Amino acid sequence: SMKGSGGAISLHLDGMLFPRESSSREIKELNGLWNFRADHSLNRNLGFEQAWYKSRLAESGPVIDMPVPASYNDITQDPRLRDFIGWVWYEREVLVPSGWVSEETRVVLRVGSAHYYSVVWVNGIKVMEHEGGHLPFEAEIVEVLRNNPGGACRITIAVNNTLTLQTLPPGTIQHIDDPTRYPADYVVQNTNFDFFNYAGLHRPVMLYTTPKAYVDDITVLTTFADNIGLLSYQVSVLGSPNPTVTVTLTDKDGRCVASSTGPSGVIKVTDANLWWPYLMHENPGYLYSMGVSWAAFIVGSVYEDVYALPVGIRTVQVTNTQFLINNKPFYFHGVNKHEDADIRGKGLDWPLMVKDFNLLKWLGANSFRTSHYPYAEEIMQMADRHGIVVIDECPGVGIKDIRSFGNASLSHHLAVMDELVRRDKNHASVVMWSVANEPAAEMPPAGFYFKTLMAHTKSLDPTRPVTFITDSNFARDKGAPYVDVICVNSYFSWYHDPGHLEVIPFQLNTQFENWYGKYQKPIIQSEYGADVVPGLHTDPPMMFTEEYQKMVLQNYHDVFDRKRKEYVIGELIWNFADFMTAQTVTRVVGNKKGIFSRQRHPKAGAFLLRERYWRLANETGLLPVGARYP
Ligand code: GCB
Repeated sequence: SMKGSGGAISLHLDGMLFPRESSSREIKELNGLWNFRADHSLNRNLGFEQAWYKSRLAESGPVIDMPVPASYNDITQDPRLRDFIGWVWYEREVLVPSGWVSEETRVVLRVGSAHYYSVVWVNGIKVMEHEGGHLPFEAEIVEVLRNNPGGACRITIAVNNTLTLQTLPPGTIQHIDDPTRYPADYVVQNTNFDFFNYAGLHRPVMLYTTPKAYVDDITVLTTFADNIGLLSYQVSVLGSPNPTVTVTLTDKDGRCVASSTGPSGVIKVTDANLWWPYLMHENPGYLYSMGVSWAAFIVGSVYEDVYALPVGIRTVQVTNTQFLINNKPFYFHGVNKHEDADIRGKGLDWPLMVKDFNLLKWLGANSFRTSHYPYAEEIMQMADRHGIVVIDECPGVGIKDIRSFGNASLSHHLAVMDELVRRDKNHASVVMWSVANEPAAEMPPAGFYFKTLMAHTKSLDPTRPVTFITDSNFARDKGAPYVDVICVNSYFSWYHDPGHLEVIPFQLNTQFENWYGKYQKPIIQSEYGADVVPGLHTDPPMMFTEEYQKMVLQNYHDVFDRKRKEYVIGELIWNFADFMTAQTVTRVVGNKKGIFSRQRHPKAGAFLLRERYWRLANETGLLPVGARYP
């Protein structure tokens, strides 16, 4: 009765395996300083008109240093760059080893993510375009390099952060033409989401090689029976008509525990170590390494490709009242995050990433949601290794305008789910897909839109439950009929009845009863919280003080503790850390609902939550009693 058994992940795209070095693959990282120029021309189109990609960027105008990965917004002191709308240009020259430019080798240029729309040239020749700010894209470039012996390779990337009604997330551009009240050419980007629209090359850019015939994609589905782990795999090799595929499974100690041949098959592992969430097992996040290789002997030489994929063996299942991982009830006690920090904005940052995982573990959090867009693959890999369970969300945030429910929006949204599932399907940590956050789910077109979107996601991956996050009225929500788990956000005593903590027990209880009564599906409180300006104190508690956040949490927790005995299967605090937003009258240099400040210093709420999460872990996990506070 496992949801995972018998399913198959079906995608119509080529693969997007994370680049890994092996005996047949090399990587050249292109992180560091790039040349940069924002196109401040009126129509923002001068770069295309003058073909800035045709020669070195410094030849067509002034350039500045720009670090990659990072958002460009907070790097300089220029407010026009922080709030820039339109095309910016990045450029970097790299020398390619001569051995790479050969008939037997593919050289691939890969961008981890660039927000929002990108065009990429190599030596002045366009090699790819990509829409969407949070997922990787790549192109083979060896043909371009062949025309340019000597190895010089000039990479130019133009990135445009403009959001429209058809982008994901959506937005609108507003031109105001009123010389009595606004300067000439006054333009603003409006959005319906609550985080700063950081832009730039947010994740690593790299070149990597594979042989001409190569392992393009791997899909692994896992289940188990008694002590036998079962991995059904599918390997696609491109560039060879009849590849001989070999698959080996290696345990953490480097011992080969099973193997198989053929492009698809089922591997059996006796005495399998299952992948368990953090605090649910003394050895969480157990990963095997699945070595996939292709080899052929042609006229005296060996051609081969080798790729090693980390895999965890685990199952996921949803009942009317429970979320089961490996057949055991799992209670989400975790956080919502953002990719956000001082100076680097949404750029991937290793110290920040490791710090955040250390804080999650300190907190006793067993899960997070990738609010409100896919996070870096490096983060997903950390979650796999540490046993942190992930609800993987696509950038469907702020879908509020009825024009964003049309065909153009829907087909792009479907394509983004294709790309997200393709990228993240093999992560053991990912237990559920979220297709959107707080859309206008009561609007008439929302029913067809979410029915289509969730059916599509299930057809891509029948092994994981699918949801979206709602703040709509339970009786009028047109997306909720199609979800596997109801995920509700609410801010009682904050946006409603501000200052009145005493409403929480009533309103939260009613919220749960309403949703469960209508749908008989398990419920996650996917957001709740309150802003705190660190260091503000009052008694009795007032909004924005540390005491008030504590009291909001406490009041929510009392209701969770009653309802988790019935059908509430999780609670995710909004938010892990303070984060930057657009400037508005309700934000004090950003959203302050973090239990940690933006610099990751704990507020009072963090200590309260830490007590609670460790207590919950002891109650609901499989840890020996007394394993608190390691
Ligand atoms: C929400 C949104 C989140 C906001 C949060 C808030 O419901 O999902 O993106 O940041 O509320 O603090 O208002």
